[in-house]
Amino acid sequence: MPSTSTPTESPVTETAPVPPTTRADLRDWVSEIARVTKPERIQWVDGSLGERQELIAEMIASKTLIPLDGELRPNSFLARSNPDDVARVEGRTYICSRSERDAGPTNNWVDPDEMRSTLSGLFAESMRGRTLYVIPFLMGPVGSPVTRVGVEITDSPYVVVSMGMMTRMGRVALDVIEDGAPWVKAVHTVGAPLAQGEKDVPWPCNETKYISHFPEDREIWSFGSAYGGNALLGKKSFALRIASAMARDEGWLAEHMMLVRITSPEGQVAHIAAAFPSACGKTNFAMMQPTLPGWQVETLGDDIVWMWIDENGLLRALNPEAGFFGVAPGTSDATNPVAIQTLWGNTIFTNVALTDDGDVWWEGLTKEKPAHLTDWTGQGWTPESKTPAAHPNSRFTVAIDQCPTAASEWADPRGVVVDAIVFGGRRSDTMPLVTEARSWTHGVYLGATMASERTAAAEGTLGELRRDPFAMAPFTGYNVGDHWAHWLSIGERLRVSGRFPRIFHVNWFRRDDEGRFMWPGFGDNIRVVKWMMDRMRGEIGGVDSPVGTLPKLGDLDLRDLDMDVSAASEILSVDANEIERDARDVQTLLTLVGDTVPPALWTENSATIDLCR
Ligand code: OXD
Ligand code: MN
Repeated sequence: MPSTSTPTESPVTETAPVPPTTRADLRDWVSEIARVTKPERIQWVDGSLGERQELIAEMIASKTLIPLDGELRPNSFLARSNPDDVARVEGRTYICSRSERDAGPTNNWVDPDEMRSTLSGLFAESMRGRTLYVIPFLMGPVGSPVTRVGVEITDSPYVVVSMGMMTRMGRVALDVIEDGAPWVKAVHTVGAPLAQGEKDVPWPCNETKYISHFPEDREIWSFGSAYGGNALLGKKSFALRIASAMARDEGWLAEHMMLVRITSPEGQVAHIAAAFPSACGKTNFAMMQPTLPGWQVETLGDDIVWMWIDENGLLRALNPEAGFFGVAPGTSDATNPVAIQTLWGNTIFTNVALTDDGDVWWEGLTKEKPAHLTDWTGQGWTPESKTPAAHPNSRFTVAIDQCPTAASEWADPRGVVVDAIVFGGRRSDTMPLVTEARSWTHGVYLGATMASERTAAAEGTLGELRRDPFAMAPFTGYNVGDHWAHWLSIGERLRVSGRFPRIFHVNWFRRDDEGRFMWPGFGDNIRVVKWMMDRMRGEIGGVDSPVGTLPKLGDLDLRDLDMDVSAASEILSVDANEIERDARDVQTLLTLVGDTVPPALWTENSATIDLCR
């Protein structure tokens, strides 16, 4: 980072604590960032309970956190963000690779030197009056071949406490650094320096926002936002954008997926990794309560999966995170009782509504709306109010070990062997309830071309169909076509053992002519998983279609479901005209991606169209 200040100025040395590391590269980097950003003090985060309690006490005093009722929601807090800082800002998210080609057409690219010069202006003195926290953190458990280390510098105590739930933070990570591990640099500021004596606001941030990634240097610089996806840099920025670039170079995969273990009544076990675009029910799938008797779903992760090929040629996976940062609205005892149980306490809620007795509420939590609430902006709210009580992208942050269905292996450094990969999107039409890919290459095509109707997790027009390759459109830290080629190369390597995970595509969101959802979803999705597992056991055939193998009507377990045969056969079938139209629409994406599209995917596109004829 080029510096704008003179080297003789050194405002923090008297108050800076002795760094708890012998690593000169880490000490020098922290000093350099402090020299540029000029914080009032520096704090090395150790991850202890005492430290967390102190930070929480400070945030209660500054009104960043509102304590919830101790009986109703023990040790839990509500944060209300600045109303302009409620979601990821894809338009302000940059991949600053040396060549524009490496960022590809789906990322915003800025030349790294130019970005560094912009950032050096923005970061100069940006932490005045604040504490600079140094957060060492691990993505993944200690001892795994894919675990990676990061250090985030931030001036936000909300970020520190949240990172404490979302990652393995503090001493445990510093020990790995002490042992010589390389670490990723991540710098974050809310971009709201305080003048001498100036009173802070509960949610400092800046209108200007930059979420910048330097994949070759393995570096992240985030300016102006404290919203989780922009500021908890272990998550989207590191575990997806930077890690995907590392994974390409090193031969593994960093993907936007959830991970579960399914056990059938007969004891058959399968591990499934599934990619869905933001807010398409990934968390609900990860915490599913199956409606079929005797089935069990255990949770390993809800958002990010890292996968690698082990010494036996098997694809293994683990969740590098340690917490959930989930969307609150729509979560209820009916839709996701496991999440509701997970949130009993020790949770930070952001932008949900506050009940008069000091608990939280959001749209969908209860059938009946409370008679009076304080909405996410702090205003009084009644069911007659025209605006939602909770922001549609309001969130909960909670540690995974609070989840009653967490599999004990969620933190196993060896990960689990992946039996199936599932892609999905929110589509009112075109895509059937479930289909199995014809081959690994066809599966990669299904992942590359998946699409979803837009939701509130990111900016954009609600409902608009957006191609979201591998649900990674905003998260691949390099050229999207190279990402597809990388998936194909993983397939080549799996050929050695011949142990390919099966690949499926699902669509829980098909609607009928009246616009009603045709599939009940949630716990009934186990019926689709059961079909997948029957297929994996090689017990059942299927119906060939242009999008892969569809279930025969009798093979999908529809017992006790209020669904007539014509509706069932409709969601299990495809209309060749719709699929052909969709395949032609895919060509727009392939053409946009251009010369990095692996030829095999064009071949799959032509084959899809041919099969529609
Ligand atoms: C998320 C997202 O926050 O995908 O997980 O937007
Ligand atoms: Mn996500």
